[in-house]
Amino acid sequence: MKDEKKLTSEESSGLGRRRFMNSAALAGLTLGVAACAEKKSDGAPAAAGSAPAAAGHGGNASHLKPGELDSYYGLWSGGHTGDVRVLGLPSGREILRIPCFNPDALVGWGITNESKKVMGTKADGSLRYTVADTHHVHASYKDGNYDGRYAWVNDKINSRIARIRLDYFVCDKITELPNVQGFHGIFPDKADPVDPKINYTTRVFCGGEFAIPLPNTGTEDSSKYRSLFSCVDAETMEVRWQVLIDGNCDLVATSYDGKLAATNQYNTEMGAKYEDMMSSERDACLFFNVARIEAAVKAGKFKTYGDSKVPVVDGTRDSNKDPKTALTAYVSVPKNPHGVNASPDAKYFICAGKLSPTATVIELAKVLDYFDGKLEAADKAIVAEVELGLGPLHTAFDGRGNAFTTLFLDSQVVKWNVDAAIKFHAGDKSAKYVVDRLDVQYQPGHLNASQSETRAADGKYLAVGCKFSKDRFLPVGPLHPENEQLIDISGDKMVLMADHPVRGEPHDFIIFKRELVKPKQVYNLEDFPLAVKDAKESGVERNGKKVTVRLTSQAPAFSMREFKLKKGDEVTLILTNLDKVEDLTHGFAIPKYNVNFIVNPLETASVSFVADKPGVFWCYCTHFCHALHLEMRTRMIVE
Ligand code: K7E
Ligand code: CUA
Ligand code: CA
Repeated sequence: MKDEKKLTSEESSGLGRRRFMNSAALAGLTLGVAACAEKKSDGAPAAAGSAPAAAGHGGNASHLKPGELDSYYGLWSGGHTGDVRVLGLPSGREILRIPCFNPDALVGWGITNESKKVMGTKADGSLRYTVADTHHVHASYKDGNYDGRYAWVNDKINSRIARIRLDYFVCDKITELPNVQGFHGIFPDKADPVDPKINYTTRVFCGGEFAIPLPNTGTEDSSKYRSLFSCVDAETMEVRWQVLIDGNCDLVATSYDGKLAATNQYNTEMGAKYEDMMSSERDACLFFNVARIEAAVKAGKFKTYGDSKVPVVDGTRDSNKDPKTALTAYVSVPKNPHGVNASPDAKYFICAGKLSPTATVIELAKVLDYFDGKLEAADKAIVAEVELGLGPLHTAFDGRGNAFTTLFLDSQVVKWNVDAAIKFHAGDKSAKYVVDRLDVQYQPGHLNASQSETRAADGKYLAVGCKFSKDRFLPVGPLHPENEQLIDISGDKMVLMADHPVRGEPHDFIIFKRELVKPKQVYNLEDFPLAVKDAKESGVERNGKKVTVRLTSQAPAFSMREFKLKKGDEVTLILTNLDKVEDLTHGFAIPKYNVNFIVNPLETASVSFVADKPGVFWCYCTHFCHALHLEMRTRMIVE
């Protein structure tokens, strides 16, 4: 009877989506609905995100009042759209998309010469690639916490890594990795293994998932295919070195002392078919001894492949049998693991089982003991291997000793205590390591907690990337959005706070405190060699067929009312925005010429095109800037 009343109340508040739900979803939502109904009777606004549900628990709320700012940034990978999305949390509002690998219509990414240079072009000036598949975003560290300098994201399709400057929230460099396909896991280091003064990120590690012939000659014999693990310089973005391995790489994690990087391997079988890839009962978590690898490179103990000059050291099992000189250590973990994550106490890496219902806890001090010859086998570094549920994929942490693992098949997040799991594994069967389970909607992949993979993990919020949203949003045809759910983890029990639809498919994300980044409000003219620093420098400069058009913008006008070109001219148009106020951005579009881009305050951008169509073309401002925005135009006359 009571339940019926709640239902009616929710329906009357416009949340009629319940009728799309199945019973499993109903069970997961009951709490949120109850609180919503109560709140409504208080006269408070009915928050569709069911934020009030959390109020009775940890006190975290996802609904912000108009004008209120979020307390956390989230950096979400964009998946197929090849960008990085900036969210505010706990509200879940999307604030910005940062284009990286794919063209973007707002910014003119892939249109301007500057963005094309970052993205990479073919000999004819067209973009080298226009598709991408981003999975993992991670940011630079200092003293075990994010330092607000950079974030990196991978492109799995074309094995590229993009860097984002977190002062301007723009992509400034993209590097394509040689010798690898399916570059998947990515993680920055957190310190230097040799120099203790370097307590910040200087390397980014990249896992190559698909094995290919080296060099890639197209041989069909898959027994000759190999995968490599790569190290990219965080500043120059050049590939420093690679490691030839047995098996493949999937996800990547790094230790807080900088000594170890690791990747989980699901294809130790080195199979080309999925049946072969799951034929062994156990695969591996592969550890890299960073200092030894770099010493080997220095000593010239490397090969190169094909056109690539990147040194490749030998990390295969056969060549690394003596732990005291080994570059790598293969720790055996159950069948086809996925996800490897570093606990915020800096002690453990946790490998999720995927095809095994377990998580494996590996103690980093023991891995280092193995490399020192003090542990008889690398497998002895495992301190727990405990059952969690079906399809464990990724793990996050609350900084209070608890881990949260997604269970893809069970559609749950399981909260478990790492110390209790270790005790249980050691034989204390009274140790209850599972603390809580929460149904999520549905089939979660990644999850991450606020500050999770830092020393400052704060155990407030947990976001879960659910691969299927089914009945959670209005139906829009066969393709549904993904469902990013927010969970309050501040109490013992997890509390579901909100659903957010996102365009497919983010995979991974990080969440960090807003004070860790210091975004700039305007650009600096001096940072652009081409800048037109004064409206008086505007004009058309001709050098045979090569023509340079210089323009500035200042609301509500461009510095020239018109400019004249001749048919066949090879034009470079340079536009500097001289407006100095934040957010006073202008756009520049040329009809029929496939040109549209923006210039932010004190930014300079350029485009190149051939003036192959004669006529009058009204170049106009595409970004609302002024009451006279519609009047903000210039005439391009091609004779
Ligand atoms: Cu699990 Cu690419 Cu991180 Cu997707 S991977 S979920
Ligand atoms: Cu300038 Cu709109
Ligand atoms: Ca396997």
